[in-house]
Amino acid sequence: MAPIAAADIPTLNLLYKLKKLDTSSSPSPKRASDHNDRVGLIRADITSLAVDAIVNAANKSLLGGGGVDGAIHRAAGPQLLSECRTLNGCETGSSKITDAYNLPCKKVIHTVGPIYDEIRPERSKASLQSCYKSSLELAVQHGLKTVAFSAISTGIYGYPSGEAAMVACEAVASFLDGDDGKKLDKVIFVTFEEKDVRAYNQALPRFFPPAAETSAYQGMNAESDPDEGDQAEAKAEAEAKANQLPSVPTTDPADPSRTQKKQKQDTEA
Ligand code: AR6
Repeated sequence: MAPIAAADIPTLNLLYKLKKLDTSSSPSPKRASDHNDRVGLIRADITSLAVDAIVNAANKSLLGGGGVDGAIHRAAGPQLLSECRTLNGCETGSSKITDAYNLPCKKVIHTVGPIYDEIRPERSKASLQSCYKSSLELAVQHGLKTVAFSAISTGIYGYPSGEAAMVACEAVASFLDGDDGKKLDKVIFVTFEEKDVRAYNQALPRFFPPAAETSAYQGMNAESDPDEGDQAEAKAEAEAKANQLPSVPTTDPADPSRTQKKQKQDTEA
């Protein structure tokens, strides 16, 4: 599989222009997010991304596992596990960084998401927020500019995808708002299964609202819009670019490790 460069991953601005994201959940079409050119979304195998850092959904041992963790270790090769053995594990909500070995990215950030706690969901939320924040802090400390996140905790750890996507978007938006956020060129959300595609389609417009002219409200006054010509040109340009986008999985992957969820919860809680 040919690696996908950060520059080839569509930004939210492009997706809004193409009407690929449903903007009806956007709270205020007048106030666009400043970050829509620095946030990307792609449905892909994260091991194919040639970005500065990919973020792995690891466990406290950091010694590999199923899901995206297994895929990353397989693609990186055994040296990744050797380096992980030197790290002495990692707490839930925290992150550690390693080299990427045979992967096309430069570094791997390993973050430990919470096992979803239905009884105390606010605790799970705080840990998940901390995963995104601590990963971005590590990226900035290491001078990494493009960071791609898998949907932390939404697989084996059972965090509901819709809620997890809201937490992820809120945490990334808040980091990009801060001083350190200015040091990042692109933060990318990587979806894999259909449920996460749907979750991010819902969450992104809420936390990264589109400009009014690219939102669902555009259609209301399209006929009287003096910028109509410009918009048609921008749409044609965006469509041309979209035709060059990499292909993505169209079916959900079969993940045999999913059946180990209960067992993992028992051993890691
Ligand atoms: N590329 C991108 N995303 C992927 C890929 C991939 N190749 N494979 C799976 N996903 P999970 P967790 C998505 O279960 O819930 C491991 O055993 C997947 O669809 O990988 O945080 C660790 O060692 C889902 O949306 O991580 C831990 O023990 C997301 O990645 C435990 O699983 C996260 O699913 C962590 O569980």
